[in-house]
Amino acid sequence: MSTALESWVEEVSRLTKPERIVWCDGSQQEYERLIPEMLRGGVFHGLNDRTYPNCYLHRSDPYDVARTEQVTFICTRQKEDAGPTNNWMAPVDGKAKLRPLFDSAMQGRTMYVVPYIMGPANSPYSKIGVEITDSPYVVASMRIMSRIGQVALDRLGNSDDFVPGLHSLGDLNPDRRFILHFPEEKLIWSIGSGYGGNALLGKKCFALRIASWMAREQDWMAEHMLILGLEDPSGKVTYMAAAFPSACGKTNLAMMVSALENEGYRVWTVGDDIAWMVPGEDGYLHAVNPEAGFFGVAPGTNEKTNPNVMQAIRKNSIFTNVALTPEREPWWEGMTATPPAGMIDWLGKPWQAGSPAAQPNSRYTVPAEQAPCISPRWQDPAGVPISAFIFGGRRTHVAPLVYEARDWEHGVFVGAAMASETTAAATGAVGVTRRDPMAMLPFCGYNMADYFRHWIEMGRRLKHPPRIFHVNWFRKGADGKFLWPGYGENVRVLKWMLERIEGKAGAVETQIGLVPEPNGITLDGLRVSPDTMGELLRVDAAEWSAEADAIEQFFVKFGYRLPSELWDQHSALTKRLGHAVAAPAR
Ligand code: GTP
Ligand code: SPV
Ligand code: MN
Repeated sequence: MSTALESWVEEVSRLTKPERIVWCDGSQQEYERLIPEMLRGGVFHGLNDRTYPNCYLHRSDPYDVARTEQVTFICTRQKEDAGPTNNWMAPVDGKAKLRPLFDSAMQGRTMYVVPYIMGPANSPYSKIGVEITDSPYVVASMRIMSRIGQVALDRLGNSDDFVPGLHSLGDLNPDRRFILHFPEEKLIWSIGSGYGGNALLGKKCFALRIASWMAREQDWMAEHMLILGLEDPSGKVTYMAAAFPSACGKTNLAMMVSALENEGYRVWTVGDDIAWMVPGEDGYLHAVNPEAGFFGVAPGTNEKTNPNVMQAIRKNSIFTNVALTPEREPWWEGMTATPPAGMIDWLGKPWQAGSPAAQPNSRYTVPAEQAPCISPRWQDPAGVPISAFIFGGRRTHVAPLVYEARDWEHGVFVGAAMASETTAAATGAVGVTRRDPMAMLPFCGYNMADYFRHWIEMGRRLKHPPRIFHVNWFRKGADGKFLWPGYGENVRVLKWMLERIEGKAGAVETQIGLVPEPNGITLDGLRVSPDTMGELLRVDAAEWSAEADAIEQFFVKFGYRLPSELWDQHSALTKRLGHAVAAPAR
């Protein structure tokens, strides 16, 4: 047993004073003890045994329903190392602030020690974390989302190479909620929230914030990206990774049922949220999914939009903050056209028409292996070679359905300049356009200017860097409706990318990059008029001039630390848009 682990657990128990300590081994017996306890304690509510076997409903505290970015901090000795886009506290100050909150926080509670592996158990790229938590919901969730217990302890052996994460529900008061990261010592402290990315410390805290720091040190990448394989009619599979901000369509793209399946195009899921990518000897970037499950947005998911998820969640799944039907089945907005009568809403009260039945950020937690679309290579220890990166977000206006970057540096600019309308995945206003570079704004564990530099360097070292694209499924017409049908139809855009990669499709130069030729996107069997297609692909110079100004305002925040390559890209864009080019503030 790792002595570092033993002494950390002892130190934490002296501080938090739990009633008892349970070391989680990940076994079935352990699970069978945990579930009845959670049912008795009201943490879990059983669902219909017949239609949703081994599935449970969890209702979180009503003020603890999403990530809270305003209380998420990067604690580096130098403020500049956290950068202008992160909240910062000095490590000593962070610890001084949280120590009193953790003091006796677990009195009368069970302290669970959860060793876990992020990544396939036998992959050289996988890493070990240990989460200490007083939330049995977190334990049950980590059991699905990562590989917990003995398998992790076995891999750790007597090494001290693990990321410790201390989590307590505290009193759930939002005023005493903090999620602190100490990337220099690879440590996480989280208190006051039981929700998703705030509490399942293997996910955003480790696999993105701490791992992005590690990745820069060790020349690899930790990204907020899905990983999918696109199979063509010959059976060849091309892997792509896509970065969209929270609740902007990663899970749904990764798990889609292809609208072109009868033409031989299929999509296989390797991951739906996070990619760890390492340069391989073949000159390609190789991606592994560090997670073992999907923590997906429930609203909007149905038999048409995502039949693969609908099938996967029929067993061994946890539903958080969804509504409950009289048949004790989960329900959320968009699952069926008409809401069932007699529901209990996400707060546990009889549902009133006109009010939300499920919380907008309600989620399902499901083992990845249950997805019918899971790739046979999803646990490949060597990862899958990535041929394309796709950036994207929610843009009602401005961004076309798809465009391609001219080269790697232009692609890094496209990613760095990304923006998206905010969603319910984080607390705060929804629908506000904000810059969210590479969909990593809330998840980059260091100065984002250094992160852009790391991106530029990684592309230079790769013999076969991924081609870079940008998509927008969310452009709306004058009638306020989405112009593009989305979901399974998105395969048509992936097919164009594949043809670009294989040198089979042409493209049209625009000021912002390369868009498909008028008949470049296969529309067989889809009713999208040429006018609509024109609108979807339109690049409006006036809108993009305003966009270029917004990008400049964002870049200026990074001062001298922003790579000059990005300023050069910005100047090139403004020139193409026919602007006088202001001298960039370097
Ligand atoms: P996180 O788990 O928060 O990182 O989100 P995600 O990027 O995996 O988002 P997800 O796929 O769960 O989608 C979020 C919401 O967007 C859901 O309500 C979906 O129904 C909706 N959505 C996903 N894809 C599309 C699409 O192609 N078109 C439209 N109109 N909506 C979509
Ligand atoms: C996100 O917000 O990007 C998520 C959900 O994937 S959470 O795990 O809560 O961060
Ligand atoms: Mn996410």
